[in-house]
This record gives sequence, C-alpha cells and structure tokens, in this order.
Amino acid sequence: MTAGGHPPRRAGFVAVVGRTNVGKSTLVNGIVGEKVAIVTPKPQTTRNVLRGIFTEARGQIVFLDTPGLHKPRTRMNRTMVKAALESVEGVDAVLWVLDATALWKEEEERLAERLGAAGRPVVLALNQMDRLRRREEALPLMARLAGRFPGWPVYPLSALAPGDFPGLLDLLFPLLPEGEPLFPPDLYTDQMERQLAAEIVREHVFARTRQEVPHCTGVLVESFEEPRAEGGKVVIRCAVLVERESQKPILIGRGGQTLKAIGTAARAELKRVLGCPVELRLFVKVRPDWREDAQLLKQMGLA
Ligand SMILES: Nc1nc2c(ncn2[C@@H]2O[C@H](COP(=O)(O)OP(=O)(O)OP(=O)(O)O)[C@@H](O)[C@H]2O)c(=O)[nH]1
Ligand SMILES: [Mg+2]
Repeated sequence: MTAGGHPPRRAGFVAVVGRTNVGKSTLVNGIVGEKVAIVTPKPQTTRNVLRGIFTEARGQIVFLDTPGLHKPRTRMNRTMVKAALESVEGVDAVLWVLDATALWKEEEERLAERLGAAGRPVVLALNQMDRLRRREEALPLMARLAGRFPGWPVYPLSALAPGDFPGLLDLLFPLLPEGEPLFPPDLYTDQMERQLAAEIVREHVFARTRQEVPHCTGVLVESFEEPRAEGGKVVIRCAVLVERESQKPILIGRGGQTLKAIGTAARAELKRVLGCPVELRLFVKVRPDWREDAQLLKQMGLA
C-alpha cells in the first residue's frame, strides 16, 4: 500500500496471441473500448502487431494484438507468424486466446512450446463461449488445459460480452510490474493515422470480397495530406494492390460499384476516426506476388 492507502499502480505489456480467427482483435477492441484492430469473419485479418492501450485507476495495460497463427504460404504470412511468436518474448504477460468451440491443432502445439520456453506468465482465455449451447460443454477442454498447464488460469468468456472483461482484467493486472502508465490515459493506440487509414480501407475490402481475393489484397497509403486550413479536408491516396489481372475487375465491380462502396464506407469511418472531412482516392493496381516483395512489404510495415 502507498501512503494514501491505495495499492500501487501497475503498468505493462500483454501480448494477445492464438490461432487465427479466434477473436483476439475483437477482445482487444472490446476491452480498450475503441477500434484498435479491424475485425472480419475471415481468417488472417490482422497483419501487424498492433497496440491497444487500456487505462484505469489500477494502472495501464498495453495489449499487443498479434496476427493469428496459421500455416504461412507467402513471405508476408511468414513475417506475420514470426512477429506473433516473437511478441511473447518482450512482454510482462501473455493472453492466449482459444476458441472454446474449436479443436486443438498444430498451431496450439507450437504456441504451447514457445510459451513454455519464453517463461512469461500466461492467462488462457477461452473465447466464444456464447457459441456453445451450454457452458458445461467447455468443461472437458478447461480440465485438459488446467491439467497440462498448471499455474496458468483458464478464463472462459465471450469477446462480445463486456460484462466478462473485469474478471479477465483482475487476472492480468497482478502480473504487471508496479509503475506509472507508459502512455497518456486518453491514448488508445499508438498507430499512425496512415496505418489506421490503410487498415480501415482493408477492412472494407475484406467485407466486400470473397475467397482468395481479400488475402491477396494489400493497401498502401501513397500520400496523406493534412488539411491546408482549419476545417479543411484530409486527402488520402491509397493503392489497393492485387496479385492478378483477373482480381482487378472483382475489386472494381460492375460499373465501379464495388470500389465505390469500399471507398464510401471507409471514408465515413475515417471521417469519424480522424475527426475531420476526408477525401479518399482509391486506385487498384496489379502487383504480381506483392506478398513476396520485401520492398513493398516494408513500405506497408509488414517486413
Ligand atoms: N460469437 C462470437 N463471435 C466472436 C467472438 N469473438 C470474435 N468473434 C468473431 O470471430 C471473427 C474473428 O474475430 P477476430 O477478432 O477478427 O479474430 P482474430 O483472432 O483477431 O483473427 P486474426 O486477426 O485473423 O488472427 C469475427 O467475425 C468476430 O466477430 C465471440 O466471443 N463470440
Ligand atoms: Mg485479429
């Protein structure tokens, strides 16, 4: 206790890891209360390690939302998986998110090994509990996890149920070192506006395309011009990269409809996030194998 009778404040980093599509980004957004990372029903949505910052009277947790583990087939995907696995090294604690309705696979096995070697405290979050018909259905998995990882608490929850978050935070805060917040209390992410813009455009591409197309698409902000005068517009030019000529018409749509819908939705959201009028110019470009191109990946923060 401090002189004032309050427990000391804590602050630190928590890596949020797990297989792709289990709900890591949904959970981080939910706890932070803002959209840190885009969320889609498709796997491999998150491509970079993104920080989501949660601050309250007890202190501050900087969550590292990471790309989901999967079998990588391109340079980009290998970088994603590597970044996720490496994220567990430099943090104070790890939040391993599992899907209560899914099977244990190779990705889980690999992560278990990595976490064992890293030696950080781990909390196992069993997510998507709302999708079970009865909560008891999770008991066998919970028992297996408790048996295999003694000392790692297992917390069942739904990332869509904010009422489940305080119990999780009660498990995480004691794992952090004592200290003052690292970031200002009103900051919820340290992403640059450019990166937020690229991610928001990508979310709307994911929402309007299917099969391999979203995964073959990348968004590169070519220019981001601040308004010249008070109340002016931010002008953002984005290249939407696809891998094959045949994907271009899919993204553009009949009479340009699809690209227009992506632009309209992304612009509305960017206006809200940036707090000013936005002009968004999207161009579709064919860049064969951009996911193997170290230079382009670097420009997108993916290498
Ligand atoms: N019903 C239900 N759906 C969830 C829950 N958590 C996430 N989802 C949904 O699951 C899908 C994937 O969620 P994401 O948050 O993008 O998953 P992720 O783990 O970040 O995925 P990657 O970034 O690809 O690794 C989305 O459609 C979410 O709405 C949950 O607790 N319950
Ligand atoms: Mg994600």
